[in-house]
Amino acid sequence: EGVQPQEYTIIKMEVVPPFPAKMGVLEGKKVFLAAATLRPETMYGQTNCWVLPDGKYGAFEINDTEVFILTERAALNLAYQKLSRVPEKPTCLVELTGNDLIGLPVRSPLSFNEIIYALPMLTILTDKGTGIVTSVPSDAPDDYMALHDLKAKPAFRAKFGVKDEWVLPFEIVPIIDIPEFGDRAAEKVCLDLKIKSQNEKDKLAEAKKLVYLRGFTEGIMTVGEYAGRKVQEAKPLIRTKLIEAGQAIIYSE
Ligand code: A2H
Repeated sequence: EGVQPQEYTIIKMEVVPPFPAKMGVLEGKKVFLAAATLRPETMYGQTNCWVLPDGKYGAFEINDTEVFILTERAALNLAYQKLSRVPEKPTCLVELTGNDLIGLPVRSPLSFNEIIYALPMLTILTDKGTGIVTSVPSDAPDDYMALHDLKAKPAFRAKFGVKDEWVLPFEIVPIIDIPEFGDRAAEKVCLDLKIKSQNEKDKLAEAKKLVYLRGFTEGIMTVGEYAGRKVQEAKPLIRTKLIEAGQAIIYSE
């Protein structure tokens, strides 16, 4: 972790009931996969969300009615940011692994896809954010390659019990236009750099540098309430709206 605190937006992705047997104790509660993002203005373009198959997660009480699924580490940080039912103490209702979460249907704020699914990503770090990541393959090379791996490799889907219908119907949703990069910037840069899979860390780091800098400084929103505005201008406005609507919260670590 860096010296500077990082401020994320946690996106509340509501798990659609009925819950699987292992999550039965959560019946009747509002349960969210809690994803940490630095780019809340990209939420229009979600096609799925990501979990680490071997990652350890828990369902933690945020207040009397709401439960967040995230890492214990994130739950502890939240508890010290006044986001736990018992002050400064996370209470876990059930321990879960990423494998338990794969295939969960969620409704995520702003997403044009009404229902999206939790899918495996192998490069998620458990010491950053919440361990749950939103997937925006139009603008994030990591997301584009991880979705590409699942779409292109039936054996990879089979290994993690991923059903075709959680993956194959979901196409890139263009949301931001970047001069010279177009409105599927992550795909373009991954193709230009001939990246073959989510495991090509060095090439992906290069792709990310290119896309993120240009996207944030020169990108124009093509969808949503702030279509036509610069990404830089839209970001804080969209973030504030999500927070005021109760669909997102601020999280620092
Ligand atoms: B961002 P930083 Cl469209 N492991 O959200 C791996 N990656 C993680 C993570 C974890 N535990 N927690 C969050 N992230 C991702 C959207 C997005 C993001 C777009 C473009 C850029 C971008 C959709 N995915 O990140 O290391 C999340 O992906 C730019 C870096 O703290 C989160 O924001 O700087 C970002 O990495 C946080 O990365």
